[in-house]
Amino acid sequence: MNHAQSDPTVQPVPASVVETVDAADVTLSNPKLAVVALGSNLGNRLDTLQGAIDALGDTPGVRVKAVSPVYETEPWGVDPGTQPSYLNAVVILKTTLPPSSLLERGQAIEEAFDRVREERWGPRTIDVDIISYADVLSEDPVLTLPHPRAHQRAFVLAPWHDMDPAAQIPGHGPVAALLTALGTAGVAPRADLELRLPE
Ligand code: PH2
Ligand code: MG
Ligand code: MG
Repeated sequence: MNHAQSDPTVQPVPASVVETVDAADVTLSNPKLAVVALGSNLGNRLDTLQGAIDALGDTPGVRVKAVSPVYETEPWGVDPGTQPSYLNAVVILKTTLPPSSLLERGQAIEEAFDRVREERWGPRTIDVDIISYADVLSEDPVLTLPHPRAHQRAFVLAPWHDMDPAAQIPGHGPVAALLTALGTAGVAPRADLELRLPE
């Protein structure tokens, strides 16, 4: 709608200004949707998940748009009974950061919460994993997109599906169908716990 034509109090915008604004849009806006999974099985798990969400929200160029319900989940990929259970959740972001910068920020948040890397899939205060970034497909070992195991992990798919039932994993299809095929054994909603959007 062109207000300048219908409303005589609105002055037409000179073409040069329009061009300037359009150029700025390319760098300042055009945000992409990213899905980030959070997991914690050491320390105060809920507080740490909330701290990570708040830290994501404090990141310039990142807006947290949605936060999933919280799930209590059995450790996946390790011998049963060898680790405490996890709390898992998923958040949806809008971001103007490229994937590499979002990865760096996730790693800085892990460090801020005293994440120690000793063994693969070892217990951790916080894990911040980029699950998908727009429709990007990347085999880069530093940041494989979408996350190479997300489609096999009910602890990612179940909370993601709660928040966005129409979600798709690029290259793998609907989260709903993947979750149905996988089942939800070892993944239980914690309706008594809640995570908030950052203030
Ligand atoms: N993360 C892992 C390995 N195993 N299991 C559960 N339940 N939740 C996790 O977040 C998780 C895991 C490696 O990132
Ligand atoms: Mg992980
Ligand atoms: Mg990780």
